[in-house]
Amino acid sequence: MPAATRPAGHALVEALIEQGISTCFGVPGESYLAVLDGFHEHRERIRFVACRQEGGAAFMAEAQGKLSGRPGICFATRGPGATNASIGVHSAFQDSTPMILFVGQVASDQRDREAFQEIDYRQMFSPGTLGLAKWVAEVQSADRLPEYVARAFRTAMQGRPGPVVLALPEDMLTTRTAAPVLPRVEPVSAWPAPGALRDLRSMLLAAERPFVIAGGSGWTAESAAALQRFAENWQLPVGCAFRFQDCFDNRHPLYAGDVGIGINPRLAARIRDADLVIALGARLGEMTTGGYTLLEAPRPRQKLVHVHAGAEELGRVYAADLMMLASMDVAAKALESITAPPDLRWRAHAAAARADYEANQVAPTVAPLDMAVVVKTLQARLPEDTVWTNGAGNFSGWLHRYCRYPGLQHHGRTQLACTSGAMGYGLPAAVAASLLQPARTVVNLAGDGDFLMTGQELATATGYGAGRGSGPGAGPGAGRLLSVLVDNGTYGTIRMHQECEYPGRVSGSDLFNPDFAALARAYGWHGDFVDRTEQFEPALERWLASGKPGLLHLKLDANVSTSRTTLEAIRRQALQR
Ligand SMILES: Cc1ncc(C[n+]2csc(CCOP(=O)(O)OP(=O)(O)O)c2C)c(N)n1
Ligand SMILES: [Mg+2]
Repeated sequence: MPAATRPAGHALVEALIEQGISTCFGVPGESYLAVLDGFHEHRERIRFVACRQEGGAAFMAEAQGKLSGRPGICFATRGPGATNASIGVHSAFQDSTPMILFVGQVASDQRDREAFQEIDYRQMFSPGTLGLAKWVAEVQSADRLPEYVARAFRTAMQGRPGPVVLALPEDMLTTRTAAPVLPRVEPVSAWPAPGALRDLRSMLLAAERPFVIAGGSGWTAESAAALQRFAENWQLPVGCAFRFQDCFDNRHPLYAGDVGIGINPRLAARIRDADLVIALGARLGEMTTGGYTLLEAPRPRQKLVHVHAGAEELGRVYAADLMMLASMDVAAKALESITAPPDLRWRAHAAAARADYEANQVAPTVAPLDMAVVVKTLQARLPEDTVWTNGAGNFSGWLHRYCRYPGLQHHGRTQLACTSGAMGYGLPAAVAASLLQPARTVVNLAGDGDFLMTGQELATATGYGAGRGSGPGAGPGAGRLLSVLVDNGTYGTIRMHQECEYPGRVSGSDLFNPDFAALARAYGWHGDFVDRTEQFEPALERWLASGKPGLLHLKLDANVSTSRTTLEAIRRQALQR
C-alpha cells in the first residue's frame, strides 16, 4: 500500500511536534500558508502564537531556547519578516542560544529575479564565527524536509548552541510528500579528556588565588548542582558571566557576584589579581572581561583554564593555558570527580570575595525613588522561582546587582536577558516565559527606551491570556506577569556616555514618553504609576489583587538613572584602556 502523503507544510509541523515543540512564535505571511494550515491540522498538539512584530516573535523564540535548552521556534515571512526577525537571530548567536527561524521564500520558478520580497537568506544570514546564524539552508525538496529539520535541531543544540535559519520555498511547502518525520534529536555531549582533568588538578594545587567564572549555555539542573559541588569541594569563589547569573546560586556563600557591566570594583580587582581563572562555559566576551582588561587578550596575566563546548571558540581570543572541549551538561560532572586535598590555602580569599558581594548589596538610600528597594521588594514579595527578564539600558544594572538569582538546579533558568545587549528583549521574553511556563511568575524590568521597541507585544500577552495567574490555591503572584518600567525620559546609557565623552552636549538621547500606565490599561493590563519609594509596595499589592498582567510605570530623575556606579565603572574601564 503506498504511504499516505500530505503537503510538506504539514510534514514540517509534524516534525516540530516530534522534536517536542508545542509552541511556536511568529507573524503569519502568505509565503508559508501551507505551514499555517499544518498548524490548523495539528492544533490539538501544537500552537502558533501570532505576535505583532517579527522582532518580538524572534525574541520570544530566543527566550524559549534559553528556557528549554532546545531550539526556540520562530516563523517569519519573506524579506520584511526576515529582516524584522534578524535581531532575534543575532541575539541567539551572541548568547549561544538554540533557535530555529523558518522563513518563507519565493517559489522556485521565480528565484533570482528579485521577485516580491525575495532575499537570498544564505547571504543574509551567512554563517561563520561573526555571522548572524550558525547554519542557513534553503529546502528545495519536500521529500528531504524532515532531514533538514532534524539537522537544524542538531546544529542548533550541538557544540556551541546557536541559531539556524531554514528558508522554505512556497512551492516546496505545497508539494505532497510521503517522507516520514525523523525521530527526536538529542545533542551529543563532549566530555573533558582524563588528561585535562589531571592537568587542572595540578594547576589548582599550585594556585593561591583561584577564581571561577561560570556562564554560557547548555547547563542543566544536574550540571549546575555538580558545579556547586565542585566549587564546594575546592572552596572556589564563583562569579557568573554577563547575563548568565543563574548558573550559580547567588545565595551560596561561594558566590562572588556578576562579572559584567558595572561590575563591583572589588570583584574586578579580585579577578585581575587571581593567579588562576577557570572559565566554565563562558565565551569570555567583551562584557565579561571588562573590555578585555580583567583578562588581557590574547595572553592573560592569570593562568587561564577555558572549558567550552565549541572547538572553534577555544583559543579564538584567549591563548588559555589549558583548553577543554566539553559541553556544559557534563563538564561540571567530570570536574566534581577531581579530588581536593583537605588543606586549601584560599578559604579566606573565598570568604573575602563573598563579603565584598554582600557589602555591594548595601547602597546609600536614594530619594525619592530607590531602585535597590524596588528590586529587593519584588524579590521578597514574589515566589522564589520568578523569572526575571530585561532588555538593554542602565536600568538593567539594578537587577544584575540586587536580584539574587537562584542556581538553575532549583527552578531552571530564572534570568532571561541578552548578552547581545539588544533593546526590546525583556517584554517579549517575559510574554514567552509566561506562555511557556504558565505557573511561573515573570517580572520584566524595562527602560523607557527599551520598552517601546517591542511594547506592542502587550497585545500578544492579552490575546493569549498570559500572566493571569495559575488559579486558586497557588502562592501570591504565581503565574502572573509584571512589567516594571523605569521612565527616566532618556536613552540613559547613551546620555551617560555623552556626559563622559562630550560633557554638557546632550544630543539625540532625550525621549518623549506616553502615559505608560494608561497605555497598558488600553491593552487590558493593570497599569499604575509610582514616583516615590513608599508608593512601590502598595502599587505591587494592587497589581497582585488585580488578577491581570500588570505594568508599573516608575518615574525617575534622569540623573539618578544614569546610575552612578555604572558611570564610575565605565570611567574606570575607559581609564584602564
Ligand atoms: C536595538 C538597540 N538599539 C540601540 C541600542 C543602543 N543603546 C544601548 S542602551 C540604550 C538606551 C537605553 O535606554 P532606556 O531603555 O531608556 O534605558 P536607560 O539607559 O535610560 O536606563 C541604547 C539606545 C541597543 N543596545 N539596542
Ligand atoms: Mg531611559
